[in-house]
Amino acid sequence: MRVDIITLLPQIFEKVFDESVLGAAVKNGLIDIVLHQFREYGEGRHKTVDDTPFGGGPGMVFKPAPLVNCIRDVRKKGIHAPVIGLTPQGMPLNQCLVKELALFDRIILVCGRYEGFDERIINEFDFQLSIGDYVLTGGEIAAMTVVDAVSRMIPGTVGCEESVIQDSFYEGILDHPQYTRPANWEGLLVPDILQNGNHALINKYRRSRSLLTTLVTRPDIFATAYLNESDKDIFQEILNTSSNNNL
Ligand code: 6GU
Repeated sequence: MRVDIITLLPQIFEKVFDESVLGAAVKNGLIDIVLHQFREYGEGRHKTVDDTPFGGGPGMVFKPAPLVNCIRDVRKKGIHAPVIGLTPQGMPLNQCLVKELALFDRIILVCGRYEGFDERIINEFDFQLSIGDYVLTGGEIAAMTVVDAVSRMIPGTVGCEESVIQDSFYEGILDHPQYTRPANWEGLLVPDILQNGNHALINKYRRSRSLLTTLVTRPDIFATAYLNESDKDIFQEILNTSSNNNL
């Protein structure tokens, strides 16, 4: 997959895309990241890309021409790709969208800065994405988030495909807790069930922990999660146990 990133700060991406799992995916050619400094499309001697807002107010706004000219050039430099504006006004990113994005052979990410874009630039976006209900100083960290999450969905990136399937959100519910040695650390014990090697019981334990954590901490996700028949048995057992204990 190829990801083009249009930004005023291309240098801040280097470390993130050089290291660890993402770095390996880049080196193995699973993901090809192309950074574009859109200052090059700025106007005049100072390569100006922004101006004060009409109507007054704080901060600066991206002018339409430099960014749109850059987007149009980048679009032409490869196969057809959606242009995605990274803005707090965008569609909230979730794992479902991440999986959809991973199906493209190429995407173009546009990072905002300052107080925002001239509204007329928005016509150039196929859609806008937000990574959550808070405001960042720019779209760069959001772009890194998108690339990280999407690249994990490309087969081969994460080495062990099973770990991707089991991960939080991938199946619509949160991950179960994990433990490693020592079994007793500062008096905190690893549940016995994880140490007895009975994989049917271990899987059931993990699934019930996932379901319960999701129900308690993210009822919004739980409400739309797909529960299978054995999940329903798990809840029935919990209800039976609590009624036996007069809870
Ligand atoms: Cl994509 N950009 C900015 N500036 N802030 C955000 C965001 C994006 N997503 C959440 N907050």
